[in-house]
Amino acid sequence: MEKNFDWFKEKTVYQIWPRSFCDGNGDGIGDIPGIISKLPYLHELGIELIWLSPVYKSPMDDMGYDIADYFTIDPLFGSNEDMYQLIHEAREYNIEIMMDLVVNHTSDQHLWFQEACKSRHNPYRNYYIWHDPVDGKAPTDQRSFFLPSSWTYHEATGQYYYHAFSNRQPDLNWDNSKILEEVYKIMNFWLAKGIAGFRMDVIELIGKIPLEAKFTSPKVHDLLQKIFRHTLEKREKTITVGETGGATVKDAILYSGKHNELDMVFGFEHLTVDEEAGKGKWAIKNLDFIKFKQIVTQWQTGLYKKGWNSLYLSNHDQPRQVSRFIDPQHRVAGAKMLANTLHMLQGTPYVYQGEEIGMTNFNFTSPAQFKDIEMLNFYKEFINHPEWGKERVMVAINAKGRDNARTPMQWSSDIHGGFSTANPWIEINPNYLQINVANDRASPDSIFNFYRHLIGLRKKLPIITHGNFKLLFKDDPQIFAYLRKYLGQLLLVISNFSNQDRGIEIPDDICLTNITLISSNYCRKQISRRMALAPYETMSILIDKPTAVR
Ligand code: TEU
Ligand code: CA
Repeated sequence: MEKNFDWFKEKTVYQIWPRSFCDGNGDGIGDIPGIISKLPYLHELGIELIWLSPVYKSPMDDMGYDIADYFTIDPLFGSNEDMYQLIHEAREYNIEIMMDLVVNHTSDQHLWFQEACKSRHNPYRNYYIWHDPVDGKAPTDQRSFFLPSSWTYHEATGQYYYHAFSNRQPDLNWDNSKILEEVYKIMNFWLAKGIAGFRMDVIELIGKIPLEAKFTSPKVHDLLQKIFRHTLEKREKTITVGETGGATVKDAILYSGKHNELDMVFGFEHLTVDEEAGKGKWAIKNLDFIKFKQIVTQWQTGLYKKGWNSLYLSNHDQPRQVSRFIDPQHRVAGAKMLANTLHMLQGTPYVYQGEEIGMTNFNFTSPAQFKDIEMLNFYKEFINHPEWGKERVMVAINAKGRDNARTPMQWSSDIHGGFSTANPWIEINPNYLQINVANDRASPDSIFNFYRHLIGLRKKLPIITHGNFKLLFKDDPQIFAYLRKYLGQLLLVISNFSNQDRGIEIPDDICLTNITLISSNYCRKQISRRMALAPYETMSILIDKPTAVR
């Protein structure tokens, strides 16, 4: 059998961050039985693929992105049997599962690291990246993503080890070919259990060059090609997405266009438009909308017939998209507008749990509410920094902190939002009384039903999957409009990204006969060349070939 590269292209992925999705056993923590109980819900939404954030055994220093055993489900989430049952039952709903593969680093509790720490001559020593002190200090002054240094000194053996994230997440040494062998084993184990594939955590970092303080290098491609050949190539229906925060369009083509590495990657470029260039996520500024459109356009046109896009605005590391892009006064219209703008593009859309009901950021008032290591470390490091201080730190955390996306899923207005019968491990957003699945699903005009409609359109209309892309009104500071084209059919998408009424005029070269309005977030009845758009209004217009000669 050979891998099929197209089978998933009309499908939408739903990301589950298990700790906060649904608690099945009443301990306040989401788990696999909870997920199983919600399969009918995902099926109703039209979901055919799940990306499941890590459920493996872990001390949870980074909420599961620190794995202590790749073959065992953490008891917090259930048992291996529960996981096999999830895979099996999901299939009955025509849903396939992608697991998270976190192999840039392990937990410090992983047996390999425990062994490696025993002595410089331990057979596992070379599984990790060690270096002697240089002038009594760390070999480089590279920052880690979570800490001021990416090196931590190990007293007992007198060397530093490298970690791109926390010091409890030591990086694996990908120059050691044994790591590749271990990763084939892990992947083949889970593929044999029936999962469809993997979301590969910070996969570009496996090509890092620590001594040059480089997080990435072209080495990654050779490694991914080897992985592909040993795990994916001979299986028909697999799917992979690599998390590649530093990738440009060119890189994305190398990863996804050659059919020998990954199916697609998550670029980050479009989500850097509200931070000061080069200063990192906490240096927030007003969102640069023109740049946002430019970046989306580059990825859409750049990957057309040369690779494959993943489409997302939210995940477990990002703030809630409605809080980031939309005036809260217009939450419902705005949530639908963002969804329509994204879901009519070419690529694979990802819906992050709660996005489909327009869940919002939390409002953190005290560090006692934080659970995320990145937020906690940022707070500690910058609270007394002369240029930061408590107030600015809290503003940044409320805008960008990862726990915004990690509060419990709001299922109903019942106690704890229907997420659990017990007190949840992290505070639930008090707005669950209004914003919840039960309310939203019941109303035909809801965000949920709008998502359902969009997910359905992708399955019905090949133009969404195959059409090309052209940006319209490039320099307009409020309108995001684009035209897709496929086999003589056109798809015109118009979104008002502002909280103001806006007039618009559809360009003359777009013929407006034979049109069907296929999505709209207001009760629009009439399409005309000149229209007045309401705040955050969005619409998609399908334009068929004129049947009569004009
Ligand atoms: O995130 C990768 C990553 O680059 C993060 O630093 C990301 O940019 C940051 O969270 C944004 O705030 C992945 C996982 O998605 C994340 O949850 C993990 O903490 C991280 O890898 C380490 O495994
Ligand atoms: Ca539980």
